[in-house]
Amino acid sequence: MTSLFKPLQVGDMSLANRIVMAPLTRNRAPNATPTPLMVEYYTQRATAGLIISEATAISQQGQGYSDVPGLYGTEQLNGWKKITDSVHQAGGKMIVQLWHVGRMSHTDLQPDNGAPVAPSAIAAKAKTVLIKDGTPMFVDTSTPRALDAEELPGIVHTHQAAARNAVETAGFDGVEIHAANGYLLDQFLKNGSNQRTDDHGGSIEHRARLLLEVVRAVTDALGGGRTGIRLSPVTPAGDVHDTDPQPLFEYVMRQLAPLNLAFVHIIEGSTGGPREMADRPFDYAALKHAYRIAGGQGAWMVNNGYDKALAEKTIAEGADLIAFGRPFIANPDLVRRLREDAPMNTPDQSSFYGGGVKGYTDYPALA
Ligand code: 8OZ
Repeated sequence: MTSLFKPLQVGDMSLANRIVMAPLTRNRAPNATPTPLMVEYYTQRATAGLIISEATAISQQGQGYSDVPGLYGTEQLNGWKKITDSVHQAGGKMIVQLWHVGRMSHTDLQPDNGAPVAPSAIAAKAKTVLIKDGTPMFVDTSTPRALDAEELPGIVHTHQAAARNAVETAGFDGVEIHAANGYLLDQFLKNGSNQRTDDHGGSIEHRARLLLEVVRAVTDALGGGRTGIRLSPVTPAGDVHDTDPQPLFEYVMRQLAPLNLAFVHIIEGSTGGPREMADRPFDYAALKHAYRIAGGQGAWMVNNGYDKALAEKTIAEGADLIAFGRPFIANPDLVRRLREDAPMNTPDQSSFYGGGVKGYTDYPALA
């Protein structure tokens, strides 16, 4: 048995193994409300050391796709509670990913059909998913409006309130702050999307301010031991770009280090795509080093395109947790299959986003 299958204490959470179910958007929550089918889907995957929920909107303004779940209404929280109860019953641990999409949205999904919000009024050359009459359609995101400085404390507070509700009402073991993949907090970090001239734009310190305000507010509410963060230094997802990501993300690491986070979750390369991009080089070992020498003790979680061999090698080299995405879509018993070197089911891309049972809860487990 390799160390992938050894238990690990991660902040306040005792994990049975180092295999994490990555957050995976599935668009099966009409009215932003979790369903009984979602109870079944997550419970099938409860042998993961940790389940990170699909990205979950902290407000309607934070919503960017049809039929993704939320965390801001009573029915939504009660729906999630059924899921966390069932996962806990099955022996699993589960946290929720706190999501504000920023400009990655469409006026159809926004309060009063208004413009989505962003650091600056720069549209993403990117698509979102609208589901009309059950059919998913990829449409251009809408041009955002720049947030007023006076609105930013509300964004911080909304993250904090969602975190509190997630643990106190919805029964999650903790939260992951989604600061990756071109969504609001990533839009603030990177200078391609943040051209503000106030104290939330310009220098690295200014661009990282909103992210750090959110992390401090959430850890004030929950404690660091129930809080993690997801970052993607160089992903092109959501049309984000920074001209100098290495010092930006090393600064973020030094600021996160004293906050006693449960984990830091890094997407290496292009989300769901190549792990290396010639035009976007990045030194992940230096990133981790910056966190550790600043005193950061959170578990180091990595993601993107891992198989068993690469996962074992990376754990042996000092990573603590490996997040698997598509393999968990197709293999509810992924932990067992990895342990036994069993064959894997193949994920069906056409049923990733939207739909029902097919391609969701009907992937077979081993006999
Ligand atoms: C795929 C489709 C829609 C959203 C992410 C939340 O990339 C997502 C997402 C992925 O983080």
